[in-house]
Amino acid sequence: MEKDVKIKEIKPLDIKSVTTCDATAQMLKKAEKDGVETAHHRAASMKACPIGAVSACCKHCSMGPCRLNSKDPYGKVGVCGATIDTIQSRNFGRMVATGTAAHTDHGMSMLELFKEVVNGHIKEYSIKDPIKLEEVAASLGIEVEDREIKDIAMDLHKELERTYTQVEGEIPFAKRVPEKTLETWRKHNVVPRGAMREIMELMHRTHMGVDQHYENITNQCSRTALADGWGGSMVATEISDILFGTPTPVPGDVNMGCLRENEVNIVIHGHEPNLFESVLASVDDPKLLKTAEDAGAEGINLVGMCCSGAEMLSRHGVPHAGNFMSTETILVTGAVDAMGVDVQCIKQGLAQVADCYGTKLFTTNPRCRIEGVDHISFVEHDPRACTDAIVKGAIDRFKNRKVPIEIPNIKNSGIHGFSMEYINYMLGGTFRGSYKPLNENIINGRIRGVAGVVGCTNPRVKQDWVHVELVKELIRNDVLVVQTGCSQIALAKAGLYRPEAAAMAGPGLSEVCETVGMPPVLGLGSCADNSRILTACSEMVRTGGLGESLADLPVAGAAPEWMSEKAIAIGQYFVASGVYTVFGVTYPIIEGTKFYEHLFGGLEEMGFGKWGFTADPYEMARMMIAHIDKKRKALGIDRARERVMMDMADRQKLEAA
Ligand code: NFS
Ligand code: SF4
Repeated sequence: MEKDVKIKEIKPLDIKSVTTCDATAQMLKKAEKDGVETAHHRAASMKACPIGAVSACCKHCSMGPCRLNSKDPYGKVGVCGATIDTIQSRNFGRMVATGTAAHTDHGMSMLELFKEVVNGHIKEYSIKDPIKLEEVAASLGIEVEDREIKDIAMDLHKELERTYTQVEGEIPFAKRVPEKTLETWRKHNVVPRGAMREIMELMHRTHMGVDQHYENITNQCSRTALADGWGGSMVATEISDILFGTPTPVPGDVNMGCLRENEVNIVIHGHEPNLFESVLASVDDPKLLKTAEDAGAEGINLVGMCCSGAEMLSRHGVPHAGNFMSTETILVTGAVDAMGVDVQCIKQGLAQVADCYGTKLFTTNPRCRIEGVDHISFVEHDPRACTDAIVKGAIDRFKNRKVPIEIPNIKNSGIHGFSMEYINYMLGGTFRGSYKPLNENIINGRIRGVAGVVGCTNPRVKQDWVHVELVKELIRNDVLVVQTGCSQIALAKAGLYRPEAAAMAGPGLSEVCETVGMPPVLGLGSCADNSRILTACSEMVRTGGLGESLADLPVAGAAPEWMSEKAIAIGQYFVASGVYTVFGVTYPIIEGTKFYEHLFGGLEEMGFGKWGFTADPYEMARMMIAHIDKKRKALGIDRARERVMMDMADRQKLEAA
């Protein structure tokens, strides 16, 4: 061990039962040998509170905290009289508010960065995709003909700022929502005004003694979550594309084998692409490369983790070392010379593990500091000051490496970097880019439907296993899968991002994949890029033949190993948009309560989507496919699918038609 960290007795895990990621398993074994504790170990030794797990407690005021009985939820109320439905919906609302705040705060930073780039105050970044800039501006009704890029960009900034600050009216991207869906939103008064206003109102309404009707609270949950999906997150994605380029397919490697023993290894983990883009520039700097060489390194190796890593993998093919439940274990390799983090999903436990192996851990964002960890502030006007310092810190640690190095020899290659725009182009071809071929293949049944499988990994379930089994089951049944974040990395590690993985798909989907040369699973980037799924779904509705609202589409969503409040916000914006969304692991609710019936059924009757829950991947696939089939039936395209599957002659007729 690098420092005089006392070697702890670690209670060994049954490693096979906590992860299916072989690299993580190898490092967990090593961690135990080294006396280093990880979140996997802490999860095993800390039982989740059974009352909190089903959201049957409230600590919103000091007359409590109040605990209701999860076995008899209507047997008791809180001191103020709050019922189980009020308590659960308020707790849920707070999760939605926090998750939305995280995504919208990130989106707003991206928008501020954009403004400073456009007005020339920041020179380190530029507009990489002016075509996308014009497209987004035009879609919001901004005049683009014969105008300077800078003028269009300033107008776009002004328009998009309303996403956050507007107090009355509808957020700009409401214009993208299919008319019928927007009608439902207006009817129930859930069209977001501005994210700040919605979050504020939701926090107000969940205060003690304010909103005490679970249906009314749920409405504000929807309104707030929609300000994330069609607001904060969507702005983050569009601005990132404009500044850093819209993803197109690119080969990329994942897994811990991306680390290189003889090079300076730098891991960037978090959610802000601007930090990552600048580190990318730093590691290419000849001066720093020379310093690395002088230190005896063969080069500088930059790899990503978690969401910004997934974004960089999608945009530039930067190697990706692993998802959320591997961020501590990767340090156990001893090979990581520096890890730079920004915001979100950064475990405080990293500090201890980094300390044990002498890895230099740096926080960079003023929003996220960790006690005992060095902070180098990332300032947009001079980003290289921070990122060069990270690289120098890494080189310094390389020179003074003291711990033995063990890098799991596992690396998986695949194709990443799909975007709403590229799917358009890929399926439609250069001259007739459109969603028509996708819709046609859904209507004729080769593709049964589309599923978004996204979200975290969670030490309460076997890492990656639920993601991988679910996705395999879906593609086997001809469901095209789109992915983001940690889930995308789970499947990439399982090899499903290779075009050859099309062989694992059902006959219809594999035929489409082989024709186009695409994998059966399409990676879209980070969690904020879930907004790409919303945009793609809107495009499917607009293209025609699959109903009039998002709720009509044969699509479904899942976060099989979720853990964060952001995941709840994402789930709620998909549900409010009209999508059936199934979560795994656990769900903070008591089955059978009125609030439960509302989320898992009532919302659908109002014209929204609905929630589903199961921890079992096969059951999850069954539920999603049943929903897709239900939608196909309502659209009158279920028969087409049966014919395609059973009768070759009919199939040829359909193709000729
Ligand atoms: Ni999204 Fe979960 Fe975190 Fe990204 Fe990974 S844990 S909700 S996938 S890195 S945000
Ligand atoms: Fe208890 Fe009501 Fe206070 Fe919550 S708000 S802690 S239920 S008294």
